[in-house]
Amino acid sequence: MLIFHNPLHARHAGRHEMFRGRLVPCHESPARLDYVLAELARRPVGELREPSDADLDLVRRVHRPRYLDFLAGAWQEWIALDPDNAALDILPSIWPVRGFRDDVLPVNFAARVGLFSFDTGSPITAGTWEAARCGAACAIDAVRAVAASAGPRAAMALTRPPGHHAGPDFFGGYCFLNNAAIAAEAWRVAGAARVAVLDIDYHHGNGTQTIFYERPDVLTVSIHGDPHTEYPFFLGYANEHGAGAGEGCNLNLPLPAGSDFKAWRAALAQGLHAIERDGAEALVVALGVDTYEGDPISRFTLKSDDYLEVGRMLAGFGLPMVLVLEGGYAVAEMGVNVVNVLDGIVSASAA
Ligand code: SP5
Ligand code: ZN
Repeated sequence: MLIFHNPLHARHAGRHEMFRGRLVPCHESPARLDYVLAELARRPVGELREPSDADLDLVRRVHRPRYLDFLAGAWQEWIALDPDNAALDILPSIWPVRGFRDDVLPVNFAARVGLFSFDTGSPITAGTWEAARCGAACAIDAVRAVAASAGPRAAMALTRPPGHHAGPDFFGGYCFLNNAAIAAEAWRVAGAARVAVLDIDYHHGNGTQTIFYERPDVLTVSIHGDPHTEYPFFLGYANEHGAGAGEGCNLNLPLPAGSDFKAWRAALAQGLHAIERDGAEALVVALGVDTYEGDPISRFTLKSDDYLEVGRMLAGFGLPMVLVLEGGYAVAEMGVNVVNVLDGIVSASAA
C-alpha cells in the first residue's frame, strides 16, 4: 500500500491546551507521527511517499475562503501584534455564541480567532498552516494514487495535525483542515458518484458531518463515544440523519464510554452495512486510534491486536479506500496500533 506521509508535520507543534483552568501540554504532538514512522521502518507494510503541493482548488470545495485566508495569515498577524508573541501559541478567548453575529469579519485579531474556532484545545503555531496544507496534499495524493491504480486499492494519508473536527470555517479538536473531507471531494472529482466517509476516531467527526450534512453524494458514518458524556458534546447524536438534499446521508453510531471491542466491532459492521446499502463507490476512513484502551483522553477499550482485525474488516469490504490519520494519544503505542490496521488491510487484500 502507498503511504503518503507529511514531511512538514512537525512545523505544527502546539505548546499548550486548556484543561480545567490550566494550560497543559498538548496531547497532539509531533512525536505521535514519529512513532508511526518508526514502526513502519520495523514493519514495512507499505511504500512511503512524499506528497506534491496541495491542490487548493480542492481544499476550497471544503473550506470557506474567509477561513483559509485567516489560517494562511494568522501567524503573521499574531507576530505583527507584538514580536514577543513568537514564543506563544495562538488560542481563542471569545466566541460568537447563539444570537451573536457570525457573518461579520471583525478587524480585531482575537475576535477572528474566536469566530473561526470552537475550543481552547487547538493552538495555532508558526507552522500550522504549512503542516496542515501538506497534510491535505497527502490526502489528495492518496486518493489520486488509488483512483489511477488498477492494482492496490488502498492508500494512507499519514499526517498530522488531524482533520475531522475542522468544519467549513472552523478549527478545533486539534484540527485545522479536514483531510478526510478533502479526500472525499477528491474522490468525487476523480469520478466516484457516491463516496462514504467512515469515521472510527473515538470522537465524533463534527467537522466532517457539518461539511456534508446537506449533501446527497457523500454519506458520513461515525462510530464514537456518546456525546452526552464525550467530546465534542454538541454534535454526534443518533438522531442526526442529514438535512435537505442530504436527508438520510448521515449515520451516527454513538457507544457508551467504556465500550469494548465486541460492541465496537458490531457498530463497525452496522456502519459498513449502511455504506453498502448506500451504494458508495469509494471509501474514506478517518482513522483515529484513540479507541485504544490506553488512550489518556478517551474511554473505549480496544487492544493493539484488535486493530489487525479492524484492518481485515475494512479490506474485506472491498471498496477502493483511503485512510486518513486522525487521533490517538497513547503516543508510544500509536505506531503499533496504526501499523496493525495497515497490516490487517495488506494481509487481507495484498493491497
Ligand atoms: C482528533 C482528535 O482526536 N481530537 C480530540 C480533541 C479532544 N480535545 C478535548 C480533550 C479533553 C481532555 N480531557 C482529558 C480527560 C482525561 N484526563
Ligand atoms: Zn479523537
